[in-house]
Parts: sequence; C-alpha cells; structure tokens
Amino acid sequence: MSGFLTIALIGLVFVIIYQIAKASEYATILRGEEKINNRVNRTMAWLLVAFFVLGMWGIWKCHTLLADKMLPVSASVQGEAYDTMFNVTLLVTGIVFFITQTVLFWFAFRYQSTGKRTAFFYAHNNKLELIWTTIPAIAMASLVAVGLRNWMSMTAEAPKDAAIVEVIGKQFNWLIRYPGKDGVLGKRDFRKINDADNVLGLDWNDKDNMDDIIAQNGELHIVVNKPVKLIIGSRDVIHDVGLAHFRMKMDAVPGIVTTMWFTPKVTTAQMKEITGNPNFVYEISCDQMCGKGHYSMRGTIVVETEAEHQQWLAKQQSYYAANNAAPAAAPATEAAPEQKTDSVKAITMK
Ligand SMILES: [Cu+2]
Repeated sequence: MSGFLTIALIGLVFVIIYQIAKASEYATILRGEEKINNRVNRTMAWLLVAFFVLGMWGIWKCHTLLADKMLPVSASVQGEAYDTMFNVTLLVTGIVFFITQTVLFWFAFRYQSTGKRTAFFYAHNNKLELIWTTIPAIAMASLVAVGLRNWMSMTAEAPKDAAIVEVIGKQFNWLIRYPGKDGVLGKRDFRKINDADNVLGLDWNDKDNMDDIIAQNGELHIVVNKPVKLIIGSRDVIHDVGLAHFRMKMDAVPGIVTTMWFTPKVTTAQMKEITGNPNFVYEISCDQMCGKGHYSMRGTIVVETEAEHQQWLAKQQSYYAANNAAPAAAPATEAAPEQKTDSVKAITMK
C-alpha cells in the first residue's frame, strides 16, 4: 500500500511540475518573456541543487542501510585480494564521482542564465586535453592491471597439492564429481549421458572412472586451507558457478571446460560463529539466467577439516558401484550400467 502511495505521490509531483511549466508558459506571453525566463531558470537551478543533495543523501542512506546485509568476510585466501581490489576501485571511482557531480551541479547553479552575460567561447586547450586524458587513462589502466593479475591467478594452474572436483551444471541443479582414490577424474562422453544411471556420461571403459564419486546430495565438500581446483562444465545451457562467500565465479559452458582454483580458509562451523547464524551454509548459486528453474539451482558447500573430510569420503560409494549390482565385475561395456538403485534415483530426481 505504501509503495502504491509513493508512486502516486511521485506521479502527482510530476503533474504539478508540468502544470507549473504550462502556467509559466502562458504567463511568459502575458508578462514579458525575459523576466519569466529568469524566474524559471532560478527555479530550475534550485531544483538541480535539491536533486544533487537528495541524490547524495540517497546514496549514503543506501550504503548505511545495506551495510550489515553485506557478505561476511571472504572465506577464501584469494577472496581477500579481490575484496581489496573492489574497495580500491570503489574508493577511486567514488572520489571521481563525487568531485565531477559536485562540479557539474555547481556550474549549473552558479552559471544559470540571467540574461546579463553571454557564454565564454573556449574552443580548445591542448594542455587540458592531455591532463584529462592521461590521468584517467593511467588510473583505469592500473585498476584493470590489478584485475587482470587476479583473473590470471584464479584461472592459472592450481598448486600441485590442490584437490580436484568437477562441478557440472544442468537444468536445474549441480552435479559434483570427486576423483576417488586415484585422484584422477575419468573421461566423460556426452553421448553416454543417461539420467537413469549415468548422469555425467562417464565412460566405463576408462578405469579412472571406476572410483569416481558423484555426491548424492549434490554437496561440494572441500578441506579448509587446502587449495581446490574446480573443473567446470555444463550438460545443457550456459550456467555459472557463483561462490559469493569465496568471491569466486566462473561460467559453466557446454562443450568447454573452464577452471578456477582457490583456498578456503574458514570452515562452515567457523563461519556459523562469525555470522552468528547457526543455520549458515555456503552456497553455490547459478549466476547465469538459464531457464525457468534457474532460481532453484542452489548447491551447498561444506568446508571441513581434513579429518572430517576423510570421514565423509569413507562413507561415499563410487558412482559405478552405486549403479551396478556387482561393482567388482570387469569394467563394463555400454550395456553394463543398466541396473538401477534407489540412490541413483535420489541423484537424478534432485
Ligand atoms: Cu542458472
């Protein structure tokens, strides 16, 4: 209701301004143009000042209102550098914004037309051109350079001890695959994808696939203070792995493998304390509009200690074993993974 009233009020203000403008137009004709023009100019100049002050107040108010709704501290080591980059960018552009807007509105007010002076014709000044081209160019190039350095470190080769996890987006959830004991993710072939018993199209002729685990509840389990490299892809349309708490983000593109790596530094348990929220969970959001179920593509991440991770890992069954009654059998041919178990349905129905 208050929203409707606000809109109605804004509409009313516009109607009033329009009517005043109309009225002053007629008055111009009746009472001589110059006098009225000056009055209109003065009104406009003061309205501009009011707009500037209100606008600045609004910006400040938004920032203070939303300050405690911001994300908690970065949960990854790399995220700290990105936060610094963000804050420096905000500071530099904020200062420039404030100065340029103040000057813009001040000039509009100070040099409003009074009919008593003409504009000063000032066509060109090389020195000025040089200054206002070079300084912004250097500032912008520096900001971009820091961004590029961060981008390259995020997408570069991960440290040798990094854990590897595959994250595949599909309409509408995330499929998470762990490499199992051999530490190697087996080959995938999109032609083998089958929602019943091979959600990722694992090639059963590749031995590396035999111990691969696909998390049953779609949870991404990672170890605190240990780098993790995500191998990202998509089964259908473009999705995007958004890890806001870790300040990481990467497109999941069908047919293309993208990667990013980071080092989580705050466990889920610690983050519950930091945020004072006992129900806190790290989440994977899909940051790319991908269809009607886009809103529901929420995955969860558990950051745990190495011991907790090993405990969790010990409870996981390889995807091959979960989908085949006799996992000890020789690597199957195309026809092998036929039998279904309830656990498979649990994955595919998610
Ligand atoms: Cu999506």
